[in-house]
Amino acid sequence: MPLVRPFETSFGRQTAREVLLVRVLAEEGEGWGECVAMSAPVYSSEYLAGCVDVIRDHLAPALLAARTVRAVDVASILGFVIGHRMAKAALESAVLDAQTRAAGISFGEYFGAVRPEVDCGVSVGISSSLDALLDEVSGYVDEGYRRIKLKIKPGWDLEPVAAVRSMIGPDALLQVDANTAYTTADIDHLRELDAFGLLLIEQPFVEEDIAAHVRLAHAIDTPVCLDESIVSAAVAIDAIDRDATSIINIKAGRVGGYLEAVRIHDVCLERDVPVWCGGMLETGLGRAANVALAALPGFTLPGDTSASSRYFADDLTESFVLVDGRLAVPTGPGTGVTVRPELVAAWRTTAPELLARV
Ligand code: SMG
Ligand code: MG
Repeated sequence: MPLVRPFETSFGRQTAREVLLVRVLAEEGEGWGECVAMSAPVYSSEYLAGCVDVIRDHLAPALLAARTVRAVDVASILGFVIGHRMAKAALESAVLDAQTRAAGISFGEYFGAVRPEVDCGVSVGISSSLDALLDEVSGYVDEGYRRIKLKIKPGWDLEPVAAVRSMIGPDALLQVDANTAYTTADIDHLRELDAFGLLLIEQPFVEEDIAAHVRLAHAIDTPVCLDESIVSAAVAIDAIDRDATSIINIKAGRVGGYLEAVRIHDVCLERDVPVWCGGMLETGLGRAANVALAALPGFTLPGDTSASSRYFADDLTESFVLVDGRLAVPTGPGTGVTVRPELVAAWRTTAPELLARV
């Protein structure tokens, strides 16, 4: 799906979103799930072709061999495969969609949503110039986004942050995301971000290095927020206990599914650690589920749950429209949205693979 504008991060530039969809057919009806892996293994080790492979050869056969599958069983049925959380999450989402549709309840109800709409932020890529960045940000501010996140990397950090801060004023919510682009040699440099009153700095160092984030958190006033590093509730607890992170970005795909995402929300809520819902340039299908997740009580910061128009000219489902800086939580059964079959048929680059129960 072509993006309405290129999106550049510290790991590269994207002009389109290649999407893997999973559909499950059950006796009770069907369910759809979106896999958040990118085309290339640059955000994490997972990538789309790898997800297709592991689903086809390992995960789907195990799921299809199970007699009756509920969403709560999926993680343990698939637990024999190490890692591959984004692939597992796509399957679990599809099962959960089928199950909740059949039961007539929405994802929001299933998760325990406490609000009808969620506060939205927007993630702004690395720009070709400061002027282009300010233009883009002012457009988003005019649209009503409640928080701006700037992608940063060495050579694109203090200046763009200073420029945006002075344009949007001291009270507007502003945060940065480095996608692991720095090392501990940059700690003194990153401390200079303290001058800009940021809400948080997201994932400055490599995902495995919790200790490096502990060092940074002790060295700067800006709260450190982990994204890539947090792959489970157990890792979240460890990172919080070690003071590596005081805010957590929750992405269901990264942690193996919405059920683990809810568990991370719960352990953070118990520990008074604020959370927010991350994004992976999802279509309306993944966005619907993210917005439902973001309606849980611990999601007290605006998420990367932006309107369809921020990503795509034509979304794969009903489009999500920003109203007063918020998106409405879908209320229909399952994800509450419908995948548009004509768009799937028109845009697919690979014929569907049918994996049947034997
Ligand atoms: O969905 O609005 C979105 C993208 C939000 O910046 C975003 N995601 O590290 O948080 C992150 C990135 C990962 C994807 S970048 C291609
Ligand atoms: Mg991030």
